[in-house]
Amino acid sequence: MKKTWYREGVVYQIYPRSFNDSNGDGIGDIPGIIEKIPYLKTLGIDIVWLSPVYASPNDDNGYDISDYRAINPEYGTMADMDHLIEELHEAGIRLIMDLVVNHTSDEHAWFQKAIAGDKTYQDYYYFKDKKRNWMSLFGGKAWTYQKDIDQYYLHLFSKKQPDLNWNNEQVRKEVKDIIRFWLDKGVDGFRCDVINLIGKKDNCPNGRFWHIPRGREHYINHPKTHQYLQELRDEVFSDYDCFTVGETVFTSPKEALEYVDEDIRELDMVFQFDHMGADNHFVKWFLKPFKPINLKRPLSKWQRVLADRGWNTLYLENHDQPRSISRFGSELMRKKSGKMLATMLYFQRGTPFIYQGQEIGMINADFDDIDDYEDIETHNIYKLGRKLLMSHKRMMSKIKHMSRDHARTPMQWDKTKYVGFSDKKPWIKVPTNQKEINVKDSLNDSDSILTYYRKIIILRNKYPVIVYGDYRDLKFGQENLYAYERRLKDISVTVICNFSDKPLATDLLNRYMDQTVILSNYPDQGDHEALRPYEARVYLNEPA
Ligand code: ISL
Ligand code: CA
Repeated sequence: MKKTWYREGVVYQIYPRSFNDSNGDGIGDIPGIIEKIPYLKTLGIDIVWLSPVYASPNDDNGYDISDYRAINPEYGTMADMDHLIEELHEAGIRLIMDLVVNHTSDEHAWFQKAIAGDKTYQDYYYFKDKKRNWMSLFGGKAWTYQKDIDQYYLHLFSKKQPDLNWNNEQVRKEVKDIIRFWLDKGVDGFRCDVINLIGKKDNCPNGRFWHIPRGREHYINHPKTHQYLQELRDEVFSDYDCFTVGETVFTSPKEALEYVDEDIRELDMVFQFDHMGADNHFVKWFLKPFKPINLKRPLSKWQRVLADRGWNTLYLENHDQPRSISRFGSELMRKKSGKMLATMLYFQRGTPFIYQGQEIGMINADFDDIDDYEDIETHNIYKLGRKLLMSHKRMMSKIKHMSRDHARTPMQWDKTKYVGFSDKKPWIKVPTNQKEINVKDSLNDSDSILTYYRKIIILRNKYPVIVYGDYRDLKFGQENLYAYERRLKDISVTVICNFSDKPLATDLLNRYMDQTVILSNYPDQGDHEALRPYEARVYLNEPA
């Protein structure tokens, strides 16, 4: 594998609305991010991924863009943005932006011109005389009637997010210009939102009845998507030292290779979703109890299939996912399980992604009232569930596990009223179940999750085997155990994790008696018979 900065670097995702409010209006902003650059340095990350800050009516918190070359005034000005790029670079941190080009906002000038009757712009979107039976990824219908021009249009997400017609060469040219605009400003790459959905089957036929979401066979990983991405690579990305990470929903590792194989390089890496199904039946609202094997199996599979030809992303959280400790660890053993999850994940082969708040061990919010939730998806699903005669209680329990808002509550900087995020009431409620979880206390605590994350990053920078080594599962069949080895020439690193709140005996430990423990979430090395609850150990073996 070629050595590159985006394989070696650690990425930190910032959700600007919830990160830090600098001017007391209750909404996070760009100057607020600049204030926290010293914190990012302390943490030790190399790259920031910034969720959308573009002009947007905020139907989907910025994932509905009305102007790709303007900054949402809630977040600041273009001068602030330039300043952010400069200050980050000054601090040795790169910046990637979110590129949301499967769809625009319905308030984008292109869509506005389209519905005013301009045929040129109607061809920027999918307008049809007859509706199709496709379902939106947010629940509900994906084709909505537009009365001004008496046509239906496609929106795979909310009806304020019409899909762009990538068949249209002019649309592709617009997107290329937007990408160049930002790369010329100095940004270092993009996280490409639902990029595997941009190609659609000609004429958008009705979908098979039983597919969820219905219509998906006509747009997920369509061959045209590969054509479009190759075009972007050849004509734009290849001119810059930048990297792209694609968000690819409903994609197998084999299909992912068609994007990220080193020889193809349409994208540099992708976010996969298989492991996000560890506590649900494929669709996140159909919950099932979490079993470690359902996390281990997909993660290991992606390690295996991408091994020599591709590169993985390592993530457990982002702005769309509930908090990982609440899902896969234990809120009761928050510190132990939070550290164990980080150990399990970040020693694998791939680029680590940390989502804001994850590094201090934030957990799901304790919101009981549907009105405490802000997310459009949460409200859509609540309405849909109620329409299908599911009880209020049942819907609220789903939402309490799975709402995207669990990741969107204000970043907890200290334990003041608004957790150091703002002086005013934040745009989204501050949970009451986690005041003691905050950056200030974590920084002063050698046993904090934050301190542990800093150690992981330091180790990763020190030992190339953690970045580039091969991956091999150990004792795959043992329940509640996740163990693997990384190897680069004659150096190896072995990770052994207990996923349960009980001691876990394993003969595996005997094999490592002579090796050095370079990281552990317990104060002492423990014995060679059993792991303690949620224990994680990392062994190093290097020639003398
Ligand atoms: O969050 C999801 C389900 O709860 C996912 O299906 C999500 O919609 C999917 O991963 C696509 O996500 C991306 O595009 C969406 C946006 O709402 C998400 O925030 C973004 O990450 C539409 O732009
Ligand atoms: Ca603000």
